[in-house]
Amino acid sequence: MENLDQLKTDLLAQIDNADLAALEDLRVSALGKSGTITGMVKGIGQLPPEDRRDAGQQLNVLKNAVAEAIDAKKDVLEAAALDASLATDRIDVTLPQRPEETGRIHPISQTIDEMVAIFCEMGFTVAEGPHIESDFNNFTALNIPPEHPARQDHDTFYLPPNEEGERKVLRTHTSPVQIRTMVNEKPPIRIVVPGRTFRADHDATHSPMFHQIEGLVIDEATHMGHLKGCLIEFCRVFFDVDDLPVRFRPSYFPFTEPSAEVDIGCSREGGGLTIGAGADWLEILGCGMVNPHVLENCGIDSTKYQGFAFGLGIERAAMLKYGIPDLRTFYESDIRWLKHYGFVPLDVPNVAEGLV
Ligand code: 2NL
Repeated sequence: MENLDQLKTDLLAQIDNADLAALEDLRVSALGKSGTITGMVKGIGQLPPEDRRDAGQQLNVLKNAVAEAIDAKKDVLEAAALDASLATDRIDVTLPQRPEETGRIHPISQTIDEMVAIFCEMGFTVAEGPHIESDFNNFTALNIPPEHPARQDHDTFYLPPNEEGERKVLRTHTSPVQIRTMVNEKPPIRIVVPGRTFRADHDATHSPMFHQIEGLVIDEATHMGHLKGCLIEFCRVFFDVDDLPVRFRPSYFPFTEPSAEVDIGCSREGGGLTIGAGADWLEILGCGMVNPHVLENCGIDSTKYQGFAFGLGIERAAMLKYGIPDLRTFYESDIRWLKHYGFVPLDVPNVAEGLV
């Protein structure tokens, strides 16, 4: 049992030099189930009976001394660790909070919102409808003849025929919504129709899915002067140029008569494009007086009612207004692109949070 003193000295020295991890190892190797001291306690039974009491007492003293030394060292180490982290891990409660990550409004949504706001100010309301349409609503009612190129399989996405043999289409313009409105409602009608449209076309300047906004006004005495006033005002407000030159150039659409294309003044000097005064013209929308055949196709008496309609592409308008050079980037969902070209939503302050 003389070696017990040596063992104690060794263990206490090791405890004194240990860090928290080593301390736990020491506890296991000395006092654990298969630890040295535990082993010696188990060995007491093998001693001559007269030695057992003494040995038991000595081992008990050793065990308690080692356990106490470990606990005491552990307290010291933990206190030191806490002091160290208190000294370094300072929390500055006066720092402002980190700004929250806000999303961005996609330029297509922003452009639709701006256009809708302009037309709503003039008394239009918004109408919407399904992307999958009947051939009647998308073509026939609009006076588009069966042999018209737009009807070819190659330009339009047709769905497989249903039980009645009817082939539905992905709408190629938003006009079917105006048809539905004319069929279901009585004039006066003043609607704008923003939404997705689809054409089997895919290259650098065409996407198979794109967006349009169309407008329709039907009343007893609506005439071309209303069309011109409405669209000139729209162009000037949308592009934010008060004296923007706007011209109406004769054109042809099956659904309007007469028809016109609308150009706005621009300058292409120095390779760039500036909207406003200048020597050049830029086509921006199509329009016309609603063809009487279209009114009759929708059950509207064309001897009593007349009106105008127009349509324009959202992507093109957004590219012109916001200087976005490539159509394809609209649909790539690139978060860096959206951070650059997107719009910060209006931050409506929370009144309750604002009161201190
Ligand atoms: C363009 C031209 C246009 C219309 C769309 C329309 C709709 C009905 C009746 C008559 Cl229901 N017209 N829409 C009229 C003229 C032009 O769009 O270039 N769009 C991108």
